[in-house]
Amino acid sequence: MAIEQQVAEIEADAGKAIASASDEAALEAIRVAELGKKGRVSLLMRELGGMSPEQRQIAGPALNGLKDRLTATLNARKADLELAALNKRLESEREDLTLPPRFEPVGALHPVMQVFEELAAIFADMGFAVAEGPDIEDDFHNFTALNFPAGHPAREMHDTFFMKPAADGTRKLLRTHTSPIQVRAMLSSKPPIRVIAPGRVYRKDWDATHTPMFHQIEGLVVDETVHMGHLKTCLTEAFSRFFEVPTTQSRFRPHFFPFTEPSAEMDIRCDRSGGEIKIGQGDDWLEILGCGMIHPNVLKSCGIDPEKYQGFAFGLGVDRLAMLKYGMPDLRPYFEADVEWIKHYGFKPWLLPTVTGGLS
Ligand code: 2U9
Repeated sequence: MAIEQQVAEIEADAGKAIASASDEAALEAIRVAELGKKGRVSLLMRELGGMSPEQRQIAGPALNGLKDRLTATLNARKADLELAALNKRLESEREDLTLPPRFEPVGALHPVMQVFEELAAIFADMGFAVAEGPDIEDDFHNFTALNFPAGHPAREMHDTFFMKPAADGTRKLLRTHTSPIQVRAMLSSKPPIRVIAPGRVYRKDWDATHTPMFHQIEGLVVDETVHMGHLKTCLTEAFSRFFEVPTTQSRFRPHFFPFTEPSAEMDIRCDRSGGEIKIGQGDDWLEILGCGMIHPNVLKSCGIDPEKYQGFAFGLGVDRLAMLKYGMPDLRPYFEADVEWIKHYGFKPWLLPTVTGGLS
């Protein structure tokens, strides 16, 4: 039989067999039968040595071409079978993404972040928006607009981290409080304003009760008739919600801040008799935050007419508040990235607090 005829026969046979092969084992059997050491194509190739040069010139390329085509057809069919098997598996395996994860997560929400979320939920419910701003600030937003005049000793109280001076001699700084966020809020919007400003703040302080970076939340309300009575009710209500007690009482002690006048520190009623602090009962007081009516100079610096508008403001340290609510005795582990500590004190990140669904 002429070589071309043999090639055509093998190609037709093998092509049919490959098309009807139903798995990889069947394909491998066809490959061995045609291209294996004793396969039909290999046996024909072995005959090339005994052919005349003219016959070889025809048979050689014909057999090589057949080998290449069969190999390509086998590979294509193999890829089709693999894809079909994968599709079948994917159809039978289903993942329900709404189920809770089976693994035990190592990470957890840090108590400081939990307290931020709780306070944001409480104040959002009272109509406050959450405002943000940059950690690197300038002198105007951090000090001057807040009634700290140049050379005023109150600036020294903040132990500021300054950047290298720019060519014009001005120095950027790491914000020492979250108040510049509210300066920006006042400059960019018109009253009525109701915002809270949570964030990291920085001061050159490092001992058992102070860290160079800590967390604050401040709040501010500006409107035409806002007074200290509003401040007292708003904060007393917020903290009875925060400590999850039906009611609490508060008292105000006079204080000084450059940005508020009058200024006060607010205490809430507590009981220390049992060794732990219980909020909302007892005969003792716990200092909780600083507050006051926004100084007219601050309103003016922020483009608000102090003859028409007034407002109250408050500020508190979130790290200490988290210690109080969640009974953490020491501030240092906050920043040590200790997995055991976060497993104990951390919160499930998908259970974010809401006023209606529960805070903690
Ligand atoms: C503007 C005007 C007024 C924010 C306020 C306090 C009182 C306060 C400290 C408490 C402990 C910060 O973490 S702490 O060191 N803060 O007592 N903060 S009133 O007053 C403002 C803010 C912005 C424009």
